[in-house]
Amino acid sequence: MRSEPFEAGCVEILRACGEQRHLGIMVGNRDFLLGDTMLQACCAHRLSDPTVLEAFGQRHLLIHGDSLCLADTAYLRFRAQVRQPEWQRAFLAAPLEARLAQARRMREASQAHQQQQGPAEWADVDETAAETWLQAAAAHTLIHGHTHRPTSMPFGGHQGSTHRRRHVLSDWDLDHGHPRAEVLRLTSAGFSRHPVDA
Ligand SMILES: [Mn+2]
Repeated sequence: MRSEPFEAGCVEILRACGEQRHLGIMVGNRDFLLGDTMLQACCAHRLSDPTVLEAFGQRHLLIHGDSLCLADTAYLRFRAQVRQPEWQRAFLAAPLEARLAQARRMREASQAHQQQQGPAEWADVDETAAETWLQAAAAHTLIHGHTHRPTSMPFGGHQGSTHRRRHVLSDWDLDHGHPRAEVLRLTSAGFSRHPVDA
């Protein structure tokens, strides 16, 4: 495995953590090709998307979030394509430089798309679909990221359920206009949000 300095630094930090505690990684829309070799290097375990977390007598549904942004139809078409094993085999068979160049083009296209829209128009999780998933998982808390709008709030209520909550994880961006970087912690006392020290 070729190591870039930044990625190698990330692996080192994750491994130091993974050697001390159970470290689970759920891939998202950018890192969906993360392989088992990388996870082993990080002492990490793969979390399927979604995953039910049982902790302190409660069930929580962990999901990346992209698959629930049903209004983002162009992205969902792209997602269906790149999650196909044949597409992934063909992509991974290309030389590394070609793959990096393609990933850069995809990221630039995604950023251009985001800038055209403005935060208020960014895709958000479809609440009805999320409630269906919560019911199927017999969970009351939904934890997801992806939408760049970190918050904790009551959620749903379509089926007369008022006690559901949704925790939207923060992405980590300390380099641009609107810095944000938080972790969500769950203890026996409940959920709490903590800023990451830059
Ligand atoms: Mn995402």
